Amino acid sequence: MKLYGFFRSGTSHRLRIALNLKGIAYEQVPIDLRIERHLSAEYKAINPQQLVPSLDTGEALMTQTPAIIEWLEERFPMPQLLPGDASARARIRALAAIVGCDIHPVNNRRILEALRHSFGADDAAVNDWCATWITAGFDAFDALLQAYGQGGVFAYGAVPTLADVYLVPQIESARRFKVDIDRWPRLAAIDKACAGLEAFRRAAPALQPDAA
Ligand SMILES: N[C@@H](CCC(=O)N[C@@H](CS)C(=O)NCC(=O)O)C(=O)O
Repeated sequence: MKLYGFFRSGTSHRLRIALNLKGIAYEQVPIDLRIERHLSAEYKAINPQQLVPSLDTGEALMTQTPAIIEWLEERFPMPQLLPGDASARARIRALAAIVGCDIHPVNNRRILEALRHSFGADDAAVNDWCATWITAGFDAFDALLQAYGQGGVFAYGAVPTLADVYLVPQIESARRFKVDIDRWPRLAAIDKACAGLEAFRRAAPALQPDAA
């Protein structure tokens, strides 16, 4: 498979973790967001939304990580990213959605560019913006973890799930925006547990071929 992504993109990071957990080999094609390669006509032909990542499975070109990861789960069921019964799976999806639907989209590059260029925000204001939505999301994530009371070292039990696949890149990004993760000891502990797994370690932004 061919992964079009960017080392520091949270959604590319998310997809690398999912592919690694499933044990799927992939070649990486770097799309450098810093020089707006994602806005090129060439990349638009791959992903009309001009966002990374995209996955060429050899059979189809896929976009949108929630759709791609659900496809991976259906096509390569083991190890399961959505284990348990329907209620457990809904809970895991809810944790992932806090990141995927409510934190990441409002802190995306194009939103921050609009804040800077159309609304006069400086770096401090942009960092405040990001910290606001990360904090609201992580507070809710943490409260759900407590409410679910699932135990185990990962976000939902003793094995990594979709919830961890979404959480770890968002923690990485929170650190980049200088958000103090110590506010959420449970989340920091999950991040540490994930860092102990090869699939997560190999997906880290700093280890990607385009990292600079
Ligand atoms: N919902 C999409 C979001 C993809 C996305 O927003 N990717 C970011 C990088 S993490 C991007 O390409 N941003 C470019 C920009 O905002 O200009 C997905 O999950 O695949």
